[in-house]
Amino acid sequence: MAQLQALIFDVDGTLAETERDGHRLAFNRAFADLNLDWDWSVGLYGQLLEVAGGKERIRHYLERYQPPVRLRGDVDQFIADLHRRKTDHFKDIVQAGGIAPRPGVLRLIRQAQAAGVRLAIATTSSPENAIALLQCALAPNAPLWFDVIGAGDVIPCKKPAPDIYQYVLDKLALPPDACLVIEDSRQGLLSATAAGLTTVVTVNDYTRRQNLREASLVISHLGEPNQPFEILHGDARQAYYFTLDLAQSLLRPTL
Ligand code: XBP
Ligand code: MG
Repeated sequence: MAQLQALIFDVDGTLAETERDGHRLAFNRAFADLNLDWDWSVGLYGQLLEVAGGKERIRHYLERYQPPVRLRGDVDQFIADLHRRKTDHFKDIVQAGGIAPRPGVLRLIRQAQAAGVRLAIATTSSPENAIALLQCALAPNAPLWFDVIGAGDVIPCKKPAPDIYQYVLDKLALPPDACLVIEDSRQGLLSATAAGLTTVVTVNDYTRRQNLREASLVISHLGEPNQPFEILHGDARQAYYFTLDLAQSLLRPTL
């Protein structure tokens, strides 16, 4: 079995619960800026999360949920403008505070740092959003904790394509069997496993009922000594909160 050398974290839904009261609200504020009468409810947003990436999600909504909209200019330009506004609103929301890391995230990061296990980020979200979230939800210098921050349009195809995880592995210069991914959704799980990575899923309200069978372990959150996780699928080796020892034990044996 390879030695664990890096943990790769997804951002939205994994490090913090950002979708419902972060990204969703930011989209709605951007729609209001442009006098669009669109309103992404909590339920509708759950369906729209099938499509990763903010620009891609807006395009999907335009194509599938709206009667043909007459736009004054080019559709790509319209989406880019809307998304620019949405990004600014999202940064305002996270900078206002109130988005906390999920249970166990900071503890696991500290344990990895102490053990010399490297850290990386693989997200569909834009680098601006990811960095604002790291700074506001984790710590002002948190972006420096990660050797690689793979985010947004740096790759051609977003999750569930493997591109972002392949990009991060390439930058880390590590083989997949030396790394473990923490994700929160089916799209992210498919992306990571297609890149050959062992993946643990910490679910949230939007992803709890998804098909997550490719995951090595599915738990409610990473847990704390005084806040055990719930196991939804897999074998946690009698652990009740997520540690590097558990991460190491989940790595696939090398052939
Ligand atoms: C989550 C996403 C993102 C955000 C929107 O990605 O799907 O698209 O909802 O972010 P992940 P942008 O869980 O992989 O981090 O608007 O910046 O694209
Ligand atoms: Mg996610």
